[in-house]
Amino acid sequence: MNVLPLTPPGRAPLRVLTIAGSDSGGGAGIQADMRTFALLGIHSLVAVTAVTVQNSLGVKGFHEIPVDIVAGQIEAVATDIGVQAAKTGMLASSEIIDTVADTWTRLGLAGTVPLVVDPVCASMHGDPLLHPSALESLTARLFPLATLVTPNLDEVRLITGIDVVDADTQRAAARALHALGPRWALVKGGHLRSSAHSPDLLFDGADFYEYDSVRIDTPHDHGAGDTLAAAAAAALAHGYPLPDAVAFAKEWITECLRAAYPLGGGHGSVSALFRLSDG
Ligand code: PXL
Repeated sequence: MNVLPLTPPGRAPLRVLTIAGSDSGGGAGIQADMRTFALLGIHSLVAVTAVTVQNSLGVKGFHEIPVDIVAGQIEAVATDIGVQAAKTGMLASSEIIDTVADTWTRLGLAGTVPLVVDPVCASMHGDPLLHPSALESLTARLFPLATLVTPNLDEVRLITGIDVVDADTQRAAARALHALGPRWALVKGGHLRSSAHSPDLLFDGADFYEYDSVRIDTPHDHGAGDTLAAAAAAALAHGYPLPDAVAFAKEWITECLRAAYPLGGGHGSVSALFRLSDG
C-alpha cells in the first residue's frame, strides 16, 4: 500500500495530537492512535481524557481526568511543540467535551488545524464510554469544530436516529450528520453485516464520495475506528485533501484488519504492526 512520506532521522516529524482515553489492553484508544502514528512516521502528542480498566473481555470501569488537566495537556503541547492535526476519541463526559471545544477555540486552532472527531460512545462489547447525556454536547459543541466526523453505524443511530441498512439510508445519515456542522461527514459501513463489502460514504454538503473495500471478517477488530481516524488525521497533517486522506485511512485500516490478532479470552485487536512484518 501507499505510505505517507517519512522524515529523515534527526529531523522533527509532523506531530498529531490524540485527545482520547487510555485502553489498558492496548488495543484501542490512545494506544491504537499512537501505534498508527508511529508506524506512519508521525510524532504522537497526547491529551488523556480518561483511563479505562479493560482487557479483551470488556471495559470494567474508567476514571475521568479532571478538566483542567485535559485543557492543560492540549495547551502545553499546542503552544510549544506545535500540532499539524488532531483527533478525538473517548471523551467520557459533557464537561470534558466542553473543555476540549473551549480550549481548541481559545488557542486559535479551530479552522486552522484539521480536527478529526471520532464520536466514541461505547466499546465493541457495548460498555459505555460516553455518558448518554453528553451526546448533545458532542454534536452541539464539537461537531461544528470538526474537519471530519467518523461515526460507525451504532453511533450514527444514536446521533441521527437513522438506522443505516442500505445506500439510501447511508446517504440520509451522511446528510443528517453534515447538518450538525462538521466540514465533512464519513458514514462507515463496516458494521453493515449483510454486506460482503465495507462501503464508506463521505459527504461535504454537496458531493458524495464512495469508498469500497472487501469486508474483512474478524472477531479481532478492537481499535478499528480509532485506527481509521488516526490514519486520516496523519494524512491530513501531511496536507492531503480530505477525500484522499479518507482513501488512505481506508487502505490502512483494511491492512490492519487483515493483520488483526487474538488477545486474551475475548476480542483481539487490529494491527498496525503489519508494517513491521517481514513476511
Ligand atoms: O474503540 C473505541 C475506544 C476508544 N477509546 C477507548 C476504548 C475504546 C473501545 O473500547 O476503550 C479508551
